[in-house]
Amino acid sequence: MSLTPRMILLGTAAATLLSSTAAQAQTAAPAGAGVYFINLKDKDTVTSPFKVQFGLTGMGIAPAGVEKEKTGHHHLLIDTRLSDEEAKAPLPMDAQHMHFGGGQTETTLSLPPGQHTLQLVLGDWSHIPFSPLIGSPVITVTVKQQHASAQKPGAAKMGGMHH
Ligand SMILES: [Cu+2]
Repeated sequence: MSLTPRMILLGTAAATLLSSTAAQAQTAAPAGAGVYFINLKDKDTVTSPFKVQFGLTGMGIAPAGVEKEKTGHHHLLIDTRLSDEEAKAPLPMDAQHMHFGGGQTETTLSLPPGQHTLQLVLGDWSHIPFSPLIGSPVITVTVKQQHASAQKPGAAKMGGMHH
């Protein structure tokens, strides 16, 4: 296979990206550090809303913005995976990349019925994943349709009060 001008252009763009992300250094992962789901495992079935608890070993939790050795904060990836490039840069902040910059170790998720993938990724004080990545395996959970009768009156309202 020969290089077309388009491929050479792409290569140049990739090199530019690499050099720009290199300016924002990744933090080295301490040996033995790991994240995991405490209360969920692959192929679990849950009813939305459901609780997700984040486990961390070999490191401590610190809020975002606090640069302290061997600490980080949790990120929950929903129905998405990090490309090699994304794993070296500050994680996006959107509905599929939830940041727990306050140092939270659990959340309650509301997802539509069906299969969803979840992954925990630890980020440093500046939301950049560690090198090598400190991430959980990607798990798939099946969200079951909640029966209308199971919905407690006022439950939605109560949830809103926390915001
Ligand atoms: Cu973050």
